Amino acid sequence: MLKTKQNSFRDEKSLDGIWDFKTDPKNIGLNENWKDGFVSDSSTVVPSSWNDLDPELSDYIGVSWYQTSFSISNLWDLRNVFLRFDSVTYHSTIWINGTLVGKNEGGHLPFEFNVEKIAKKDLVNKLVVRVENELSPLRVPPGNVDTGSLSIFMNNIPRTNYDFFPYAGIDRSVKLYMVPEFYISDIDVDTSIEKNTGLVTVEVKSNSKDSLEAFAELSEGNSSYKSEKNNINNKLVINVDNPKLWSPSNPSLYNLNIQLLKDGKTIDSYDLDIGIREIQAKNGQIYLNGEKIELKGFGRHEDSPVTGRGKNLPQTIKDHNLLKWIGANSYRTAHYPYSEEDLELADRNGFLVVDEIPAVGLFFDDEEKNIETRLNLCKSQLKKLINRDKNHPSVIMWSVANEPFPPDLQNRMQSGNNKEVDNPISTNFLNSLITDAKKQDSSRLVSFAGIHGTPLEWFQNVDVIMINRYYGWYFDPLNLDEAMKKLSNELEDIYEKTKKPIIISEFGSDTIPGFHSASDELYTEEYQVEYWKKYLELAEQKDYLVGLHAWVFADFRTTHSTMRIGGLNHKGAFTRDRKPKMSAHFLKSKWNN
Ligand code: BDP
Repeated sequence: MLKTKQNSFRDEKSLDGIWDFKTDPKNIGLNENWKDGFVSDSSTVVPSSWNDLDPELSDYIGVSWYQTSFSISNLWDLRNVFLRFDSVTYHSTIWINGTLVGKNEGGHLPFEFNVEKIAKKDLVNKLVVRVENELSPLRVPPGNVDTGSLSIFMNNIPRTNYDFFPYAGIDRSVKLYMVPEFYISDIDVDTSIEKNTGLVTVEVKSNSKDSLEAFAELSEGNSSYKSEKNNINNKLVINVDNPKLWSPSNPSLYNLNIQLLKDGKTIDSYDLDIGIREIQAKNGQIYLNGEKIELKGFGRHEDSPVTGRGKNLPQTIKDHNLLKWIGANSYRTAHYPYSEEDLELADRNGFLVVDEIPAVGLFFDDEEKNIETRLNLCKSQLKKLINRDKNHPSVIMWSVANEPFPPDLQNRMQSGNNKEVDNPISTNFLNSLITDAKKQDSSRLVSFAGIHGTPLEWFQNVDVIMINRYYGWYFDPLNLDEAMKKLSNELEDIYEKTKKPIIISEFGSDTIPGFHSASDELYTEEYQVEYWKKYLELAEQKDYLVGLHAWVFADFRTTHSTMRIGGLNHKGAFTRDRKPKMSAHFLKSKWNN
């Protein structure tokens, strides 16, 4: 799904702003036809999570209704007007003027509807959205569960199966947009490098049944390169001699302009920024443009006071600037797809992104039909994610899950057992997602982040092994020497058995800003520095350890539990309001070298 654009063929209109709002804790709105319009003296803002806008809503899990109105300009052709939501969490139902437009399940990814039959040009249209955020084992990510579950450890409220707050609402932008009668409906750009030439291959799709023609033009500074004009059933190819390759140290972007032609005349046009680069994993290494590359950075969260998980562009810009300040070159979109703007910034700033679907807290010890429901949700989210993000040079790897829980997790974690599980359904589950990702996009790497005790067979088809490890925190706390010995042994064992490059995709210790001690003490800023120092030292000794993503970039809001002081996960290098802890200065001194 292409991002919306304004140009001489296309137009868009933002519906962001103040909307009417009404919670529906008893779920009466459907019976009372609130879809036709409802009366409310309460307001909210789109986009935002609803939770932190009002103390009454802080922990509210359930149904809420949103309402606004819009008109359509006479200059627009109603035939090709779409209503697009960049993300609504978790389930949404949409009506215009009381008529059902459609439904969507799952947050963090865009969805849209053609509204030509429902919206009117000659009246003010009423848009009503019902948003529902129940926590259920039949959702991804799952919640309210009692098997295979994080709640064994956390006893958390609300009962999610993951460690972040279940923020809800219309959390990204809403817009109406208009495209011409025949338009470019999708673009798939692939780049590779042969000797001194960059090969840019572009696939263009259109809504037209007749096959139209297209051409592409790539430009950077004063140079420009054109493809041949071609039927859109064929790929457009552009060769660039001595291209400026995209990399973290030099994130060169080219403007790619695609024109759709009918009878030789341009009928639609679309511009996007692309980077010429190639990513590979082989011989226990990751190569970018043929050169070994090491990932240094963080797992992050989209999380800020007031807006919650809602789109917050000033925060996104600040986070990217802090990532540059600290000398990071990479991050993982833990544990769900981030906004499109975030990835655009990563393209510009040269960050290597591991792009993850919201498949966190997965478990495999309930009924088979439930597992299948979750698999289908993961598959559809993976498809949508790749479809949305496939043209970003920054995205180098798809992550199909975070910490799927092997059966008998506790015993496996305690003993560090990575032997196979007698549970083919879980192995097939992961394989099926990995295969899907590779089929849809063979130009990027694929992996998932494994918890301590993950069976190595689950990693058999990934390109890179990603492991989350908490030696020195949840295991052997305060005993960093013993912790590092165990981590080192485990890394050797995994590499020996798999011969694949390894990334430690999480490692961290909760740290309360301002807690200090001259001797070793948990939760202190000194301990966090010592902890991350040991991991960085170990990485220097292991050639196949090609990436470190510290957990976590900034403290973030999570569910209430006795393990999470003040409702926050405190493993951040920065506080929730983005003040550096001692460890941020430590990482900066290392990573800027
Ligand atoms: C890991 C999870 C991450 C948690 C982290 C922690 O992947 O979401 O926030 O543990 O405990 O297991 O801080």
